[in-house]
Amino acid sequence: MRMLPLIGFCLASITSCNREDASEYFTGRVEFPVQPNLGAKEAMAARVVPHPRQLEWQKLEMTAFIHFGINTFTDSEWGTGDESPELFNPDSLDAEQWVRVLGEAGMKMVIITAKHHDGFCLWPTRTTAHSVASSPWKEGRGDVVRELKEACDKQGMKFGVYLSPWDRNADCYGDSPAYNRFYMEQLTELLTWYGKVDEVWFDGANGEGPDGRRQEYDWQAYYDLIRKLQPDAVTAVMGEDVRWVGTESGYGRETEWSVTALAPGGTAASRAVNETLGLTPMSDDLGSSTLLRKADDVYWYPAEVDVSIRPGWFWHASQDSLVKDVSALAGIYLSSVGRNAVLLLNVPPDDRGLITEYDIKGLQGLKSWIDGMYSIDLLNGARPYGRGTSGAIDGDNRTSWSPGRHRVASFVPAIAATFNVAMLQEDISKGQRVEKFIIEASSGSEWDTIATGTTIGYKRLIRFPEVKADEIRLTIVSSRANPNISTFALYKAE
Ligand code: FUL
Repeated sequence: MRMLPLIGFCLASITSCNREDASEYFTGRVEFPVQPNLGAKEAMAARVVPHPRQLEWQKLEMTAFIHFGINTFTDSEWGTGDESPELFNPDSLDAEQWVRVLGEAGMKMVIITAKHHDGFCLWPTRTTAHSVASSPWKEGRGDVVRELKEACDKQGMKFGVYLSPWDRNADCYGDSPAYNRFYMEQLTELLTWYGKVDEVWFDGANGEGPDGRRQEYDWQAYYDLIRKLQPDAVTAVMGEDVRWVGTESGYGRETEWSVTALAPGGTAASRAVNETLGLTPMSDDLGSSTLLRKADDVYWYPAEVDVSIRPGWFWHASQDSLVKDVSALAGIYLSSVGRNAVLLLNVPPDDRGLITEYDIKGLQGLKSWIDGMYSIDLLNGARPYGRGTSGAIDGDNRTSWSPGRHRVASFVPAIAATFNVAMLQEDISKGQRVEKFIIEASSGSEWDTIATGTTIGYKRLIRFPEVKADEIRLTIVSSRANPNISTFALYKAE
């Protein structure tokens, strides 16, 4: 008979086992003391926890981007800023349709390009005439931002704004103090006219080139303004709360630390830190222990994966046939939400002002694939067995499994069926800790490794060839501090 692994479980209470109390956690950031050893740095990094607004954001898992604007009517991706507002004239714009379609697909927030690089504003701003107010749409009395926000409120959807810092229309762009004032007035309108805003997305793109206008953005003033006007809104990409994953392909890293040595945001201080460490959001490694050796601080700076359902960010009739299919979207889901990131999927309305049937088909396919996968957890109800096994791994953060010395748990699947996806979650309210894990299966005397992984974080989904097993074993091979595993589940995905 096979020997069962020894299981050192903490009983329900984590505090009694880990001897960690709230005062040992660092919200958002920790500065290492001078010359600590690596072990001390890892122990501190393991106790960096998200700010409450970052934690709420992470739990959204799936969010949507709406790229809509003058480019929708000119068949382009980057407008020049010289387009006539006369071109903006959707005849059937229906923001309620956008929110309904996106909500039915499982999206929990919608972020709209209130202004893209061309400078055309989708709301009747007082800062420029280059806006919907100068367009024929609703005789210049329309407001896309308001229509979207009202639809979001009606349907319980969170709401975010993208306001491009790069502005090819504004005359003052390049006169740094003047443009910073202009930009902050635009931000103020967006953050005070419409009620609650949940995310502010700062694009880093700038295509001015070497001879172009040079604008020094006052990032700190932008952040301070947001903290004052919308304290619960996360700031993304060039912002401080949410990091660009580094690609626009829909695929995050296999090893994705939310605790990074990459300093958040675009301030001179952050740029200096990142230059010294040689880091950008595109670097392969942002949080390994090798990097911790060199870093003076680490930050809670989780990844957002932005990708479009189509080849372009804006709608183009010629791309209606190129909307990603279910298998591409499922792959993106596994490699974004399933790799400790939040998915930001772009679904651009067409020139009527509607999400097309092609995009709707893709979204419906993705949703039914996700629902199918999550419909049955083969481990549901199965408890890890061995000594002191009342610690649960059941998706309830209050009862996470926080093993002691022996980081091994075994399970008998509650349902005998084949599976091909494993899901693990850490209770990130206590930090991100796991560095390596193994999942093994057995149906006789041998244990076969079916999956290995590095980081877990908020959620890790791993897909493997179909397996059927009598017994499953999870081993946390390496962790920066005692792990807090809140979910272990097995699914069958199409
Ligand atoms: C990029 C922009 O240049 C694209 O047009 C798009 O908005 C994408 C989300 O970010 O930096």
